[in-house]
Amino acid sequence: MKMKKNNTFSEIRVALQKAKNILILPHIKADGDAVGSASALLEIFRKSGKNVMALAAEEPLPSLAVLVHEGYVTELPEGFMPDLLITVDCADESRFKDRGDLFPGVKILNLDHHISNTRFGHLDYVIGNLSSTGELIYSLFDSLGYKINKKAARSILGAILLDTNRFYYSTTGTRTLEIAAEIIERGVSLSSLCEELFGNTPRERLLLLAKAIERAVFFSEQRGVYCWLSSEVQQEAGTEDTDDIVEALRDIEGVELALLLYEYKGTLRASLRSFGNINVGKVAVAFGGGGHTNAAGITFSDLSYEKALHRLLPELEGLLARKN
Ligand SMILES: [Mn+2]
Repeated sequence: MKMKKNNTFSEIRVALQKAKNILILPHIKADGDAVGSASALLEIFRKSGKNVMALAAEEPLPSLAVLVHEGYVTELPEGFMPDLLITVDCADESRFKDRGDLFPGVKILNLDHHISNTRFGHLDYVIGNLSSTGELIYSLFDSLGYKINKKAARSILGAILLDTNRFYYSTTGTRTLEIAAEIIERGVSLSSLCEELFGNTPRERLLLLAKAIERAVFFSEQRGVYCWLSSEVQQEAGTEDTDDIVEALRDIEGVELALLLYEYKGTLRASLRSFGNINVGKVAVAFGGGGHTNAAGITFSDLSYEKALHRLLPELEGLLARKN
């Protein structure tokens, strides 16, 4: 498959100059990178005189409220008609189709860092294996000469922190850290941002994590682990926020690959995490999902948990066997 090239800075600059009403689309079940990136763009464009909104599929998670700026909505104000859509952190069209379909024919600028990105945009700017869409937006808009104010910069730093798991992952490059430093130089406090992002874990989330650890099943000589969190278990814990659970499973001593299967709004989802060159992204793509080498996800439209596990497990065992 021949990969469509990125559009040039000047092509993107022209498209942005022409646009008067810009609509930003974060992906469904928006994570910190999607919320932070969309919110940063709201600030960047508003300060440059654009009429801009971000339309999300759902209210942002309470833990991400610190990154959100004015204009981040789940329903557009009457009469708002975009002449440019900007998708952020969306690897393919299924990630924003629920809202994108409302605006047929409107040009799309695709900003993303997923290696599996299908380059669905009229304009694409995708750098695979970059730390985050937040980093991509900082670099791009800095290069294009846009002013990135303190509020936008803070949301970008949050996006970077959350997508790199606090600079833990190998996607953290020297430029990632330089950008973080530049943002801190603008007066953003790293420690207070971290306190707000990481120092407010609701007890329900830890209770769900405890249930996940209890339910963990190990395979491939304890190098792999999987766990199933049904909606009943989520209800018992009092939260359906499964964020960070798959990372906690992967961080168990000896574990190199973790799979979390969970129900989310009537669908079955799989989250995969791994270390090193164990490519869970490839497995996810084979099942219609997407992601990166070490972090990927799949949504199963009509498979039971048992069937999904039955199909996934041999693939994951195969990945671990190959690495031996
Ligand atoms: Mn991301």
